[in-house]
Amino acid sequence: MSCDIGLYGLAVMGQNFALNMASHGFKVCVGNRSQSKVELTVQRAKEEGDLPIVGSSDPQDFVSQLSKPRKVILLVMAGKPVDETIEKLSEYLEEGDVIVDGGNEWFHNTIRRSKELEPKGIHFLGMGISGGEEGARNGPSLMPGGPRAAYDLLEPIITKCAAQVHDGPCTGYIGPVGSGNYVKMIHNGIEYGDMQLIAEVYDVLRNVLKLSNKEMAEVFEEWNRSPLNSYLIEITAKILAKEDDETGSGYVIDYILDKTGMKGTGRWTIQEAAERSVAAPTMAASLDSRYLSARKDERVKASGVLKGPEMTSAEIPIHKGQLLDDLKWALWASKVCSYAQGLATIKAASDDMNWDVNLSECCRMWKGGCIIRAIILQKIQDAYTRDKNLPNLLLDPVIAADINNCTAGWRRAVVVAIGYGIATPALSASLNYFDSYRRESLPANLTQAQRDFFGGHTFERTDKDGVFHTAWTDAHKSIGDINERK
Ligand code: NBP
Repeated sequence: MSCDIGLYGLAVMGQNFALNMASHGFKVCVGNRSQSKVELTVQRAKEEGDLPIVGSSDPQDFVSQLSKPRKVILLVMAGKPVDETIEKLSEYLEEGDVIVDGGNEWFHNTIRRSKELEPKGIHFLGMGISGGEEGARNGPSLMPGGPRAAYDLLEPIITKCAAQVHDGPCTGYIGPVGSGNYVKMIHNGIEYGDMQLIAEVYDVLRNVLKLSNKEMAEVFEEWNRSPLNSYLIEITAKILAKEDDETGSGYVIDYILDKTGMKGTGRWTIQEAAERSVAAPTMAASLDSRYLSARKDERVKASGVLKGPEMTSAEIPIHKGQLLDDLKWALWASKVCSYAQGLATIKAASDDMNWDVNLSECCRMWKGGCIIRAIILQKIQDAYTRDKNLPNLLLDPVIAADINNCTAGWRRAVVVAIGYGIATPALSASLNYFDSYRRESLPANLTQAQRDFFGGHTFERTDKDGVFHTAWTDAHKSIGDINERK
């Protein structure tokens, strides 16, 4: 059969996305470096209702099965495997054909590959995919960036295979090449933030309120029926309620080693935020927390020598109902800060690179299929629909009013955690972000004065225009006022 699309790379994501496309009636040719996964995918296609999938691991044969202009989605491991696969397949592709990399790729690699393929006239798109195995099979969030004409060829397929929400499929044209990977990278940075914030709340529930796993599962279940409704809150409730089959006693969560793995998109997000001079403390705190978690042996040693507070509820009185409510709104407000940081980073990159990324559309695409899907995204989407050039989400009047309503509880929750020595780096960093951003006046005047004192870095004044330097001591006198020197 002549296939509508090819999919190369048949690990978890590729296999499921191929089956997804075939379930929507598209004829798919699948390929993979090792033949066994091709056979497995073809077998699954048969078992899942004789879906239209053929397989070939030979690159020439794989390409020959595709109708022109050919469209090939790659879902191989990011990095060198993508280059190797492009090299193998592009030998048989022609001008006008399209390669789409669906991996979590560093956006500069995507831009480079696009340039490398230009002389052959092969179009290249980078398409972030979120939703894991289940999303890939049943409808992920798809974030494609690349030449518009190439996107248009792909559009009829991906709009059908993406998750569907009330206002459309969770996909759409993000912008020029690299922008799709960028938006997916930031999605993952926000995911890091969301996960860390939830983990910190869990820590307080467990170690201050001393709730059982079952009680905590009930709290998260209840919160999932509130403005906190989201995929990650939903699965947290399920995780906490899961009993351990391995031992037949207790809960799985209590057997899991407290070390978090990572694959790199969170680190890239923080590197990128720094590169664009965007403050991203919630996401940075989440990354730092993963680094600290990985140093388990050191932490075990530290626990023997470093002391926390010996708090009792007499010193910081705890009212269970109040603290539960405070934590709920602390989580909500911190989450808003995390999104504000992620979206500000996309905006900065989009402005720098002339991508014209529509932030409202990004939020719309994240409402279904992906890991950060959450009811809050509708509010954020609306904020960027009201003002597509919003410099920061916190400046939207609706969001500002909502977050202002959270601050009392947010502060109380963080104070309790600090008092009890429970680290809440992301909740605290979010509150500090809020408190820095909302203040007309910061102590940066002192920092700038110090810079001028030791380095002659100059400063601006509040009372007149110009660039100034002060003779802070007699030793500085010979340098004088910069304006005077001009
Ligand atoms: P992996 O990232 O685990 O990669 C495995 C695939 O890469 C296999 O098909 C493997 O072929 C192929 N591969 C490797 Br490894 N080296 C290769 C090479 N030199 N040449 C050709 N193929 C090579 O797969 P995944 O977890 O399905 O993820 C695919 C992409 O999607 C990644 O970029 C990932 O970051 C991204 N992603 C993953 C998820 C998720 O939940 N897993 C979610 C969202 C995005 P083989 O079978 O012959 O070894």
